[in-house]
Amino acid sequence: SIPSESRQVWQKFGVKEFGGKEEFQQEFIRHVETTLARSMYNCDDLAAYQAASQAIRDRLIVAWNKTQQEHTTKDRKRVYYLSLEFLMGRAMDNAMLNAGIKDITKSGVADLGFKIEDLLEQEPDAALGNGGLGRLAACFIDSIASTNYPGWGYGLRYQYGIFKQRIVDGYQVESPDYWLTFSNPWEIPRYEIQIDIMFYGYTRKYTNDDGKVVHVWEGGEQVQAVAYDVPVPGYGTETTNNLRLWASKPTREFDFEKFNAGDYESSVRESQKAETISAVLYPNDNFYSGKELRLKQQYFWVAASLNDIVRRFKKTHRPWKEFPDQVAIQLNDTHPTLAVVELQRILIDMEGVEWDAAWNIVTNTFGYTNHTVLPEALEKWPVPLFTNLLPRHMEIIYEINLFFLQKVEKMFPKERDLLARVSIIEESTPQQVRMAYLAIIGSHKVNGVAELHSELIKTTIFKDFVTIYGPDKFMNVTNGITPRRWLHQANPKLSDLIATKVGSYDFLKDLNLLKKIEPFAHDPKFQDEWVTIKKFNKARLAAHIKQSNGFDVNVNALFDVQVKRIHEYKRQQMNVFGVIHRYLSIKAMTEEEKKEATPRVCVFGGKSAPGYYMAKTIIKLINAVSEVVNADADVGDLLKVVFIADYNVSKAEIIVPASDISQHISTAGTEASGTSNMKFVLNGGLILGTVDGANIEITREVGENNIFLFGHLAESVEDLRHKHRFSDVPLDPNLAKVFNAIESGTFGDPNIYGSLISSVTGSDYYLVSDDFQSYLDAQKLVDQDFKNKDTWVSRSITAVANMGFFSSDRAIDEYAESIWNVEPIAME
Ligand code: 475
Repeated sequence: SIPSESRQVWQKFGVKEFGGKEEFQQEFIRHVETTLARSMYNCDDLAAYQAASQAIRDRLIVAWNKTQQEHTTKDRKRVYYLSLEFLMGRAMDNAMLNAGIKDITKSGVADLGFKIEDLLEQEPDAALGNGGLGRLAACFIDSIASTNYPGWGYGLRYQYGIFKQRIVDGYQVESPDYWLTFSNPWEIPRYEIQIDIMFYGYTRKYTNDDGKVVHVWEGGEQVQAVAYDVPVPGYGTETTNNLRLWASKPTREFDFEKFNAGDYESSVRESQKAETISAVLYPNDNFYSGKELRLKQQYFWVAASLNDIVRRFKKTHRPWKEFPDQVAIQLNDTHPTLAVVELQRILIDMEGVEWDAAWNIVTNTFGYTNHTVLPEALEKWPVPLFTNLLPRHMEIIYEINLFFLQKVEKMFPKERDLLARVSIIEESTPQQVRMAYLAIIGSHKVNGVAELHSELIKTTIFKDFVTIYGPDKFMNVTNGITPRRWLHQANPKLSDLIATKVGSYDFLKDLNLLKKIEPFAHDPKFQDEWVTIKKFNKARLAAHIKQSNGFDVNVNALFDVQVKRIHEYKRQQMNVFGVIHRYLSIKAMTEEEKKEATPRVCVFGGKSAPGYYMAKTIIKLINAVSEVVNADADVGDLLKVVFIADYNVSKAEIIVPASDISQHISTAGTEASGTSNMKFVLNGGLILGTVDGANIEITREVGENNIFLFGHLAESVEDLRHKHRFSDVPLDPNLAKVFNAIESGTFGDPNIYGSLISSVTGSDYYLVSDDFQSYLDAQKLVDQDFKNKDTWVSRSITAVANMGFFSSDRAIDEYAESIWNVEPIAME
């Protein structure tokens, strides 16, 4: 360490926070001239973005260092959020906001000849996630920092995030998202943090000198994990946490033998293979695909993270039994479930802890969050694949299972079927490892993400485990969203207006303060300002649509938005069938009737998994309908249909504030929570939705009058499906008309849509026909109510006023209190 006389020099020149604009400018120019080796003569927007973000990043690092030092000194319990996905979006605006230097940088770059908005546009999205689960992780780490909890995220540094989507001839076309082309100023490579990770090989046991049986795993392939740190600044606090992302690299010894044998080329080729582990994000949302590389990713990331966490714990020289007092680990879905096994392996094989003591530590450390009940999303790994890749882990899983089943048998000696039902190993051919069961057995708490969903997991997929463990292990933490990004950044004008009534921007830290705007729901002046801002946001989206889709939309029309991953359970097909029904109705209207109709702009956006045929067909139909409807002179402004390509976080920031109505219309019981529903309402849009996920709690908070609900309830779904399977259920007559139009070629070659139609006329698993009339009725009500401008705006204001509950700060407080048992650390 540095001798004390030298420390003075260090302290004298230590990097400080910006005192003001000029210091920012000085740093900006220094980065242009040295880091980028450019000058004012060749500094374009991209270079200016890079220099500005370097300058801002430097300040984040100062706060980061301070926070980490403080957390290490205080030596209190930390939480680690393990997620294969962090759908962060852009960092710059958020960094400026949270560090409180937005004004400084804005006017700082203006003096230097740049517009801050242009610089922000230069940043590529960090799109390391698919949808809801990944974006939730991003909101959560923002909230963990903002509420001063000592917490790190752990994930993978994919070189390719979620693919880019283009629409060609109405179809989705994917291209790779190489987001690191111009390097990434928001990450700090930690080349010194390298962890060896092993795959394959074999296990062996021997008895050591103390007569103890020792298990070893050896002879496998090695790769190295290198850490990249992304600072996570909290809002209105100095706390700056860490998101540590792992990249795979070849080890130095990699295939040394081949190299020595003179086979240089194949040695290099082999070593490049190591880098493919973290190369690409799997593009499936709510879907499990049992690829070996995916399991490799999971183990690589879990092993690196646990090694890191254990190393940090060991520095404190505490006894192992105190591990759960220092460490809480949250499993974001079953993707990191191997962590349970890896920690048990470290404790018994490497650290010599006895099985029972080790297992106690493990189960007290982990919590598991379930995000879906869809059977096709539940992870199950074939035992042969698993055994080959991770032989020692497979042995430990068998052992965990044995002890668990013994316990169950003792509790319920007469229930033979129960053992087979709850076994971690499914007795299929081949056998499968049920990851969700392993996660439940290895955790002390299991939570769902909205009330209905948490109830459903207890009564359906995890029912037996409630019998075994009792109800207390299972709980609910309703999701939330960060108001910093989803209100203040996305909708600065609305945030400013709210601040005039709240008296400050404190609602960005305590979202319940939104309540203070409720008394102004009927105040004409406030309403006017509210409406003006909505119009402004609609115009902003209209400009985007003009640019990307090439046509105009009327900002006075009702903006009806459904943006989310394309999935049959989310029922974009029902939405587009509804649009076709509307089109047919307009075509049948007299001129008088047309004058009474409410003009609509129907906006769609979202990606389909590349191999999901049905979802791709839905995209094609939306685009086909858009082409026909938008070109039909009979329709005029009454209906426009827009598919916005490449929906992502940055586009959501433009789309969400512009909606009058957004659709969250999943078959009841299928959408675990939804989080965009919260974003839309927080921005003054109303919901058209089913009684599903967090829609239910949103209804409770904002009041039944301020949401449009329709459709069958979750409790009826099973019966309805049964009816479809075992009797002839007549197709809804309005839907029949829609199908006739499609089949008669109104939207091009009807053969393209054959499977889409027969999925409804057949078993109708997602109950599109059953809910269609109710959906149309709700749409009709929307049309009518939108005409009454005063009532509409007061409902919008009232809804926003009551959205406080849906801050991710509240969700994080609940996790901290009831699962993690961690406390905030105030920065001194
Ligand atoms: C739910 N993704 C939303 C959101 O809790 C919910 C699954 C397997 C493999 C890859 N990705 C997944 C999901 O399951 C997922 O995104 N689930 C979503 O989690 C946050 O709001 O209702 O569908």
